[in-house]
Amino acid sequence: MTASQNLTIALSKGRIFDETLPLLAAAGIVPAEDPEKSRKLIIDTNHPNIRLVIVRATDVPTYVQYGAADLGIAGRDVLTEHGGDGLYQPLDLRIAKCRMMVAVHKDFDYATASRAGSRLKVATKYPNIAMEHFAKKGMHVDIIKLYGSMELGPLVGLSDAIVDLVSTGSTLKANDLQAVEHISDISSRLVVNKAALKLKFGEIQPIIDAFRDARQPE
Ligand code: PRT
Ligand code: MG
Repeated sequence: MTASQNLTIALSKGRIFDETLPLLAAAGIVPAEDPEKSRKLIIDTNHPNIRLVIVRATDVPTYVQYGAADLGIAGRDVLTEHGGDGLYQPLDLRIAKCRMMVAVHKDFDYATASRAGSRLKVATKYPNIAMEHFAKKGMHVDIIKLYGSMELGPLVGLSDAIVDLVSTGSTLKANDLQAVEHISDISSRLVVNKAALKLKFGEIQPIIDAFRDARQPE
């Protein structure tokens, strides 16, 4: 029998890490430390050959694409923006669910503005998703790329609309915004480096199977 190969799994802190813990447990993997409390970027597990690397949510596909991590978990929002090059996406894990929406200030007449053929200014962290959405509708928009707090855009006159994720809706509400269009449903997926899947199939496939069996029903 060949010795088991080392595996690195890329995860982001926060909701993805929290919702991945039960899936890892189902695969027999228990982190040795809590990344929220530790400053370590590499976290060992109970499994001598498996470690976790803690990276920004948007960087997960990049680590996996280049093989710095064999597996990772990332939102469909992040994967769509990244493009998915070099990534095998075997499983929707049905975690970190939310919706990609267009939102505007509650006093902004989006219906009229979008019909009038006027050029909308749209602030977003997701330029590709936003572009594609408005192109499909035949609307001309100017995309303003932001890295966070999109909700501020319409409040300070930076943009007419935003494209952002909404889960409970309380952030929109707290900022006098309202959702006017649903672009897509979002959840997080398991991504696997294509070369690693071939080379480490014996280690990776059981994890895919355990995650598939442990995920929430649809
Ligand atoms: O925080 P950081 O800048 O490091 O990166 P990130 O914001 O991409 O990471 P993180 O951990 O916040 O999100 C990771 C993934 O979780 C995202 O890529 C999504 O796939 C998923 N997810 C699920 C969400 C949400 N729900 C969500 N509500 N990501 C972000 N939000 C934000 C949203 O952008 C908005 O600002 O929460 C706010 C709205 O929440 P509600 O509940 O007020 O509607
Ligand atoms: Mg965040």
